[in-house]
Amino acid sequence: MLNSAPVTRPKLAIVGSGAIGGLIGFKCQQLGYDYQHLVKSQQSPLQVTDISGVSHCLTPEISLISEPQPFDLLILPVKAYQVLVVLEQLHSYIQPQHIIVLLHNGMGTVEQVREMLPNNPLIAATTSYGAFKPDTNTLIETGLGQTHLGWINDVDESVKHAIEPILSALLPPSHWHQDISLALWKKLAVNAVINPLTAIHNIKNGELKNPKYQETINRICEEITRVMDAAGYSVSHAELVKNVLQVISATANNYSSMHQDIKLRRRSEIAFINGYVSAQATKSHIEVPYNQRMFEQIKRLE
Ligand code: KPL
Repeated sequence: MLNSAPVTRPKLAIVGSGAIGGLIGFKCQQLGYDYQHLVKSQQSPLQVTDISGVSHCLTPEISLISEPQPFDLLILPVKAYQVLVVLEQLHSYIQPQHIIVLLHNGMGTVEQVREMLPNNPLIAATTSYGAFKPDTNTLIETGLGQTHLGWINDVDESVKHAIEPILSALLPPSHWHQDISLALWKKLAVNAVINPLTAIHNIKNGELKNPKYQETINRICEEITRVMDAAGYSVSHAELVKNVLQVISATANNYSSMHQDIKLRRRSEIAFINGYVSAQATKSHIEVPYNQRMFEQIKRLE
């Protein structure tokens, strides 16, 4: 059991200047939280358009990641492959009582962070909020969503009582899970279908409604159902497909993050999405040719 002393007004540190990180900073400002953005270089004010179309000029609280101000809670809304890099950078500032919150697409980082920082309270989260940063000074809240969170290790009840309401208020409604892995697997299935297919075919999410993609969507989900079952998470293939189709409809007009990564020649999160499915499948001696093919095709495009 991890027993950190509960803090009355925790100091939040949000890593990076991505769209979701920017949105969390904006919410912190509105909620009157004590927060800082940890960034690589100084930034100018941010023009935020909220979901109702109202514009706000935000001068975010900024610290250089090389010289962070003290914090209690470290939120990492960064790409999965950046998590360890950021934690290495901040290593000398991270005390065992600091709470770490992972918030990204894909799976596999929980294991990495537990190995690196075994004594820190760790939270894994996933959100369906939408935000878009067309340039460094503009942030648009594009969709209200839901947030799922769960503690990875045992922490004292007093810590939970102090921290959960603070995180819950950021991207509401928020749901706390006893075992967050099931929610992370379900989101993984959504990303394992939408992200590589939209990047490979150079299409918006909504174009996946075309019946020609249905067979591939079914196969990817069917393989994930079997891998989840082997990991102890029982879910029907129909439920995964239904979730995927719902997200395709809800985000029909968006380009997925992997579509944007490939287009902008950035590294993608494929290793933590279909790559993670393949790695888990191998451990359980399960064949996942469709997920493996998605992984290989995106690797070639990268
Ligand atoms: O999470 C997403 C992403 O683009 O990474 C989805 C849900 C697919 C929305 O585009």
